Amino acid sequence: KTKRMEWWTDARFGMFIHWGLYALPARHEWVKNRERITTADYQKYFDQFNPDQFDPKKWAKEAKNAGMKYAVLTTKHHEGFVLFDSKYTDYKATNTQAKRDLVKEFVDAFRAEGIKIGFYYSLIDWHHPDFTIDVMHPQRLDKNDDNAYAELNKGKNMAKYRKYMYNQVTELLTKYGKIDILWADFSYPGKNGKGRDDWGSVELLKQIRKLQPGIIVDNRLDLNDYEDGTDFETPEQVGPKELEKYRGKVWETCQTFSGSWGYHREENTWKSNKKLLDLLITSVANGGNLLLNVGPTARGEFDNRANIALDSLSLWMHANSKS
Ligand code: FUL
Repeated sequence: KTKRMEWWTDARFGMFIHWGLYALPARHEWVKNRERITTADYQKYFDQFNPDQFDPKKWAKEAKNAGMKYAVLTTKHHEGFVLFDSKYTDYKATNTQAKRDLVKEFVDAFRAEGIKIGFYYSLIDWHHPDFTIDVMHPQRLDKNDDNAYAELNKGKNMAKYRKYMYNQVTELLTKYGKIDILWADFSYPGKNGKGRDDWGSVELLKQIRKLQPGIIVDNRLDLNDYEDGTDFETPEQVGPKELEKYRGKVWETCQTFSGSWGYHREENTWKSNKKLLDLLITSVANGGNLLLNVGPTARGEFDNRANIALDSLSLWMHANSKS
């Protein structure tokens, strides 16, 4: 384990990329859930998805200039849309006007810059018909009534969904060469929550480790007490003070520029350059990594505010790093 973590611990700084259909409404990657949008109403974003400015080579250059050593892309987020050419669904980028496997192009472009490759894969799926509706689902009920939920979920079969995930993770880990990180997201045990049995986490992890020996896996599969179940902790959006508490652990904090992970046009809570640097420095000083997120637009570009922030990090990096 220590061996496989070597490059990652040394890397310290990575780019998270949240990209999906939610970039079209451009008001948070949870928009389907927050606004309780039905799958039928959400369909328009699939129909209109046409990233005519998508050029991952540009993204990779930005990451490289800012000193980032690895990148993690949302191959599927909670909305269920997949950016790759999966055999197991029609709800995929190749069937949109993009007509391309966007994951493949991401992998090729980032690898060419010497950046390690990570795949984010959402366990949660608000599109799959067999994914049981729970209190965290866009089609949740107004009242948390077990009988009503049982009625709502009649005919849904999580075993089929587990198989679907297993198959897709297998595709991701066999079709794109060496994958360095798998970032699964996320378990929420508790009343009506979903944990390791719902995801088939044990089987999934075995398959991941079998297909990609040496891969690094995050801690959101609900396997923290399981042999080799977790490689690193993932404190999300916490401030520098909180990060000090992770000293001595293996961890990566993921952070946004502006609050939401998906492209949010109207958000005006962008962190200052000083704040971003503070996060980077505090992370490294306390033995952790920083995974800094960009939410590209629906056309496939980084927002100018993100470009400016990355450029300013890059200036600092060049002034202060030895390599
Ligand atoms: C969370 C997700 O629900 C967010 O949308 C985002 O992907 C973040 C990194 O993890 O748990």
